[in-house]
Order: sequence, then C-alpha cells, then structure tokens
Amino acid sequence: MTYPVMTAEEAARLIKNGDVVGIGGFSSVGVPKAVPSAIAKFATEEHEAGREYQIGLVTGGATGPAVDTDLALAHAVKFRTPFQSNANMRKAINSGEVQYFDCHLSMIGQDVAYGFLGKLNVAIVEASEILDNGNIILSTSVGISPTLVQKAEKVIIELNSSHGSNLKGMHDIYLPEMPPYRKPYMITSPGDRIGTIDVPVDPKKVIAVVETNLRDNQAGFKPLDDDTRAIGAHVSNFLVSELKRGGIPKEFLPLQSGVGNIANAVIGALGENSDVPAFSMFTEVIQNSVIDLILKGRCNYVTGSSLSLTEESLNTMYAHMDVFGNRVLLRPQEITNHPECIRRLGIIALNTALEADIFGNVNSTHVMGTKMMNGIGGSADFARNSFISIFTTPSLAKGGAISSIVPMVTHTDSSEHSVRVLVTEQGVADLRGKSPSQRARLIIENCAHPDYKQLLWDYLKLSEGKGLHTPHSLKNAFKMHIAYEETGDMRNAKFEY
Ligand code: 0RQ
Repeated sequence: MTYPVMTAEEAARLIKNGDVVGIGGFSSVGVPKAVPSAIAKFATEEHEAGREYQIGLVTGGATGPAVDTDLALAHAVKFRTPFQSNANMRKAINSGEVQYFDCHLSMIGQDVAYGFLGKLNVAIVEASEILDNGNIILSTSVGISPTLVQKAEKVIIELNSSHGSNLKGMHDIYLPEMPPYRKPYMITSPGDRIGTIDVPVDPKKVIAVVETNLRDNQAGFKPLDDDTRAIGAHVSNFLVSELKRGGIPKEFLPLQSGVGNIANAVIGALGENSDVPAFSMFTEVIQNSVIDLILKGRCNYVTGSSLSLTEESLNTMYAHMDVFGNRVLLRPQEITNHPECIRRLGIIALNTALEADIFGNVNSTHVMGTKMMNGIGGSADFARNSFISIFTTPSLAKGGAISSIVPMVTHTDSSEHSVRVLVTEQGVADLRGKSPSQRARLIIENCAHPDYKQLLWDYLKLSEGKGLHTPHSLKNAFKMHIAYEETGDMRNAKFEY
C-alpha cells in the first residue's frame, strides 16, 4: 500500500481551524510527536497573521510535551479530553482557556465510537510499521488509537522507525462491536488474546504518513523516600495477611497499579516481598518497576495499554526480548479498563488519592476542590470493579501544611463504596464491612498523620453529637481547607461549636 509521505509541517497544514483531532498514545508514550509540534507552530503562524486557529483535542490519556506543552503554549486547544498530566496544559485548563472534560478511560473510546463527541475530523497515530495491506502495527501504546483510526474522517500516521521490529506481535487489537451486537470479551486470564496484532486501516482515509525516529523520553521517578517505602510495605504486608487468612485465593490475583511515583514504588515493594507470590498484572500503564520484576522472575506476565517506561527501561526490555516477548501484551484501553474484565479476573486495584475523607471518599483530581491536577484516568474503572480496591496517599502534602485525610473531600472521584482499603505511611484502614462512623475511627487512628489526629477526632466528636449515620458538621466540614487557603496551613483550622 502506498500512502502519501510528507513532512510534519506539510501534514500539519492539512488540519483546519476548528477540527476535532484525535491524537493517539497513552500515558505519554506511543504518542505522535512531530505532527502535533508542527500543528503548534502552524497555530502560532496563523495567530501572528491575525487568523483564528484552535483544535478540539481528544486523546486516550496523557500525551506528553509534544502535544500538551506545545499546543497549550501555542494557545491552539479549544477543548481537551480526557486525562492529561502536563503543567502547561494544566495551567491552560485551570485558567479557563481550555475547556476540559474529564472521563473514565474505559469510556472515552466508546464515547468517540458512539458519536457522543460529534464528528472526529482527523486521527493522528504513531505506528512502528505499515504492513503491505496498509494496516499498521502501533508502537509503545494502544490507548484508543484503533478507535480513532476507525472513526476519524482522515488519518495521519507517524511512522516511527526507532523501535525496529521489537513491538511486532506485542499488541492485541480488538474493537468492540456497537450495541446491541456487542459480545463478551473472552478474557479469562491476563494473557488471553482476542484480537489481531495490527490495527485495520481504511486506506482511503490516510492523508499523510510522516516518517520519524523520535522517542517519547518518558521522565524517570523521584527516588524512594521513607513515606513511599512505608506505603509499599503496608500494602504488601496487608496483601500477605489477606493471602494467609484466605481473603485472597492462594493462586493470588492479578494486580493493577495507577500512575506516578507512589504506584511505581508500591509495585516495586510487592516484588521485593518474598511472601507475595510471583504475580501477573492486568493494568493500564506498565511502569519501570514491572520491567525489573519480570527480569527477576517476580512478575510472570503483564498486560496493559502502554509501556510507560524511561528510555533506559525500554532499552532493557528490547535487549531481553527473549524474556519479554511472550510476557508483555498491549491492548486497547477499552479492554484493559473494561469493568467486565476487571470484575471477572478479580483484579487487586492500587490507585492513588490526593485526599481521602474520614468516611473513605477519595479525591484523585481536584486540588482544593477546584484546580484540576491530571484527571480521573482509569482509577475509578478499576476501583469500582476490582476484587479489592486499595487507595494510597502520603498522609501529608506540601511539607505538612496539608493533611491528605480530611473531614470531607472537596471533590469525589471514587466514593466510599469503591474504596475498600486506605493506606498511608502511617498504616492501613480496612474499611470493608464497616459503618461510616467505624470507618472514620479506623481512618483517623490508622491513616491520619499525628499532627492532624486531634483535629480530626475533634471534628468527629462535634459531628457525632448530632447522632447521624454519617456524622458531618456542614459548617465545619471544610474548615481545614479554608484554613489552608487563608493561612497556608490546615493545622490552623478552628471549628465552630
Ligand atoms: O505536587 O509535584 O507540586 O510536589 O500532588 O503528588 O505525592 O507526588 O503523588 O505522583 O503519585 O500523583 C493522585 C496526582 C498522585 C496521581 C495523583 C500534590 C503533591 C505533588 C503529586 P508537587 P505525589 P503522585 C491509572 C490510574 C489519578 C489518575 C489515576 C493521579 C502532586 O496518582 O493523577 O490514578 N491519579 N490513574 O504535593 C494539594 C493535596 C495533595 C496535593 C498531593 N491533598 N492537596 N496537593 N498533592 N496531595 C493510570 C492512568 O489513568 C493513566
């Protein structure tokens, strides 16, 4: 199949002001980079010439600097969905310049497919190979790229030669049928394949192929500190005790872990704990620690939607394809995050909270209830449907000026019904089978930082005086947050009696 080959600058000019553009990639890898950067430059030229130029941006998840930094700085984005984790895009969202709507990552591809977001004008995806029949082999992620290619009117392919043939065979591409014809996903173990290794492409839609060899250059992690080590140890000790008492089957269950430093550290800690059997993972983002654990024989198999690895970790994988070739499988996020698969496989879900309240509601997205951090990602897809849903957070943020355990969360992403276990560096609160006031006692005693325990006990006591099922005092519920906004420290909160 011969597609029109052109430069990124030429391809960018095919995208018109007002177009809705679907950009592939997931957790900032496998992302097309040359064309989005060129769109940003084109937007700047158009703005300097006095012409309007903005696009609507639909992605699978986080996309990294070539998309979010460049397009945000060029003021080239009208709306964006779903997850992002970029300082410049975050600023544009929180200043009101970019209209952002957050969405569960299992649902964004389906929203595109159902037509809920209107017409998708152009899909831009990264491929590591174009097959003779015109279909493509994706690169280090799948995300919603197959859906974007299927639903967009036009398709631009960035053909990235830097991965060689390492990734061929590592994808399992399956596009769900539309209801009422949708069938069960026949995945009964993490390694089950249900699709093809390539993404079907309608050759008539392909308007450009841009050749690149750009790597995603994923950032590394912060070094482990005492708090992350303690959280990792608490999670692994909790899972071992559950295993010993029969709360988890002796075969153990597949793990999911969220994004970020803490999630990476927790998986590392589980791998180090010799009482935790070698495990498999059914997750959305495959981070560095998993690669190390596969090499050590501590993780048997991982399936996810992206290889969100640093350059060093990706090269380690490529150097040992004899080990990784049949232990790593990349799937669309419609499958990795699908409630059906998560519920059937009995996933143990590990996700991170910004703040949790004393009743177990979790805020993963909104700082002080108003400023978007990253987005809900897949955290609630997994939390709601998992076998055990564990949320972790350090008990303090901003050097102790913020308690991550608060009377009432300022925004709810995962409710008390989806949060079964809460873990901070202080300890573990197993909330299963507990009433709201029992949960509050456990969370304050086991998870809150000593600096904030008395304040939280005071809140609970003054609220319990009213004898309510979920004891809250509406006039005091946000006093800690207000104290932070007004004085820079939650410890200055004064309750009204
Ligand atoms: O800010 O960077 O300015 O210091 O939040 O916090 O402790 O470094 O934690 O990197 O693990 O991220 C929830 C954001 C945690 C992430 C979140 C500040 C803190 C710091 C980061 P600084 P840490 P992490 C599936 C799973 C939602 C999506 C998800 C996330 C910064 O895990 O985006 O789980 N989760 N997806 O100082 C104000 C508080 C705070 C606070 C922390 N209470 N108030 N600021 N911070 N607590 C994967 C995908 O979906 C792709």
